[in-house]
Amino acid sequence: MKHILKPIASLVIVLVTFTSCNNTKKSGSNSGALSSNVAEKVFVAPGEHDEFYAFISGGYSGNLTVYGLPSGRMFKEIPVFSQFPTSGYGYSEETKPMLNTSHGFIPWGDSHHPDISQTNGEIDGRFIFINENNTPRIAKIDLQSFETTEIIEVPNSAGNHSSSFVTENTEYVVAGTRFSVPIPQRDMPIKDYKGNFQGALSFISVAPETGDMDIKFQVLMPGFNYDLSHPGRGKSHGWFFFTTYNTEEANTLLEVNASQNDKDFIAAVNWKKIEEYVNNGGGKMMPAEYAHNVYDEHTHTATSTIKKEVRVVNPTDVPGAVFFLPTPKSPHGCDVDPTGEYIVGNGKLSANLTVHSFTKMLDAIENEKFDGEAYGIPILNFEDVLAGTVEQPGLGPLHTEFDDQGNAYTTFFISSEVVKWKVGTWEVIDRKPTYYSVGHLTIPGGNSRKPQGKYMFAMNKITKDRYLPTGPEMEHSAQLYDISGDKMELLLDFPTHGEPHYAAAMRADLIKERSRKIYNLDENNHPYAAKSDAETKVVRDGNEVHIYMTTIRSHFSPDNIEGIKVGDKVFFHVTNLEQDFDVPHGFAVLGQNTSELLIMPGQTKTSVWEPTKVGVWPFYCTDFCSALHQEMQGYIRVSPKNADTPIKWSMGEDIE
Ligand code: RUQ
Ligand code: CUA
Repeated sequence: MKHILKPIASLVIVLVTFTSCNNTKKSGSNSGALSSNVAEKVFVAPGEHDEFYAFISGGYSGNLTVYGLPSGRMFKEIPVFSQFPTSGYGYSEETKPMLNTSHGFIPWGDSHHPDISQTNGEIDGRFIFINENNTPRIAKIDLQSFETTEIIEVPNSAGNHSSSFVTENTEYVVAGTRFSVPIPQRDMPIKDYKGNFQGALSFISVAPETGDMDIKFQVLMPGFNYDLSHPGRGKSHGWFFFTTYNTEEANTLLEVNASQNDKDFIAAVNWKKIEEYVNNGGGKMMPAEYAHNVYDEHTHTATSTIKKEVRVVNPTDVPGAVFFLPTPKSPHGCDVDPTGEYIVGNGKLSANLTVHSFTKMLDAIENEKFDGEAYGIPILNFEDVLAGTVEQPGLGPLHTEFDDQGNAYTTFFISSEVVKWKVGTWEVIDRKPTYYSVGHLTIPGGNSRKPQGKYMFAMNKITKDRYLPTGPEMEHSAQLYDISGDKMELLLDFPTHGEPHYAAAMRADLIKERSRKIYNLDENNHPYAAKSDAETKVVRDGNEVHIYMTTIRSHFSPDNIEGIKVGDKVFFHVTNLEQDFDVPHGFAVLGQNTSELLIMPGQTKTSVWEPTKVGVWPFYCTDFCSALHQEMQGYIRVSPKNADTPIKWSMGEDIE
């Protein structure tokens, strides 16, 4: 083991040096990659800030986690598609509507691909979008508050995987179905899949000022699986590309039956053309049920509206809008380089990486050089659109990202490595092992015209021996590489929460400056807010009791409440009167069948309690907020159902 030069970073160095031993032992790669100055490169001194934010998908946690780079420190888990007791998201009355769907309230989701909003092809840091795979939805998170503020369900979709990627000016966030299904859904034999199921590609418009989402149209495609997607940019802005597999349209044992065709397709969709068609009244409205959930920052309350129809477009009705580019062997990733010229299709079972040329594609379309069609959609000639292939780079290619120097980085799941290659010459420049079985990778500024080629991190599916064991389940592991030089250099391992599918990352300064510190109490329009201790009250309405409660260091008002009866439904509407950064208060009452609330300064949140037992029950603040936090408590008296105890409340005196 090498000697440590900088004592301040010694712990980090020890850890990194251990990975160096592994590195050498397992792969024979250059252990110099972990020379002692590596620790300095990831060391962010106490009190200093990281240079980049990384937003890493939580996969089956349903959420999104926020990290700093290069330190790999986790800052926050943002609840999106799953109930989150830590903040009360999905438990509080205000946020329950966020998880409403056409299938009712759903407490969980499977999130995959975050993507940050853009202006002119550059990341602007206003919003981040993420898809839910299982019950198809797209969420929008406001990067001022780091809160989920909008969720739209995607009808006619199933396994919403080729999502949620945004176009150059965030005109659309795009969501493609992984599974094809009967559209509209109906009772039919599964074996009749072929020719009868369809795949919906949804274009969800994002209003420029407000960011409000709306499904503008869905393109009803043949019944393939649409795996991943990326927007064109620069010269290819206006197009969107989707990888497909199972062009065999198999409905059973796909591992064999969907691996028959030598080539599947990348579908190239000219959305500008379809948008124009739709703006001129094209397409048709079809009945469909889907939820649109919106969180209002002034009422601190979400509403859920069930929409009843959606506009669908048959691609063959818009000539020149959709084409198929043959791509070898069940491609997974579909990635477009920063210039917009190259479209990379990573054939999972292919020995080579296939790169298509946008210019050649336009040429072939112009000259109508087609090689047949599929369900009326022209198939282009493989050779006519091929820009080049990266020969034998590794096994099991999945995803590609780009730096700002004309290099691409592709992950290989089977051979567990990241391979760097040159765009245009297709030569392999470098390869580094990953630990282990890498899926996605991210370069800050990815999916934009201006990637920031300083760091790349790989997200691995298997962790095994990288950390101290934690029983059968290990958190997944990400690995950070310095990519500023010719060769990639491994800097750091850090654990991620849930399954990190994709991640989006960007320079921190844009977000940091705009980050919200409090909610202004004057702007709180929550109907049950109490904006001072004087406004607190308890109101009975039949068997519902509404408690207008406030909290401030270090008391609740009221803190003695009587007159509640078994069988009542008690609403605690708690307003946090603090107007200071980072001073939330919590609220929980004994026997409550829901989570606590964590209420931000200036915010009102509501929790429901249906007491089943007579007694005097305490409630308290769950967040250690002040020196007298332990004194932040109160009592609520529950009388029998038929008692005549009057409603009374107090703070600082006894109830008489
Ligand atoms: S996937 S590991 Cu859900 Cu993006 Cu490729
Ligand atoms: Cu408020 Cu602890």
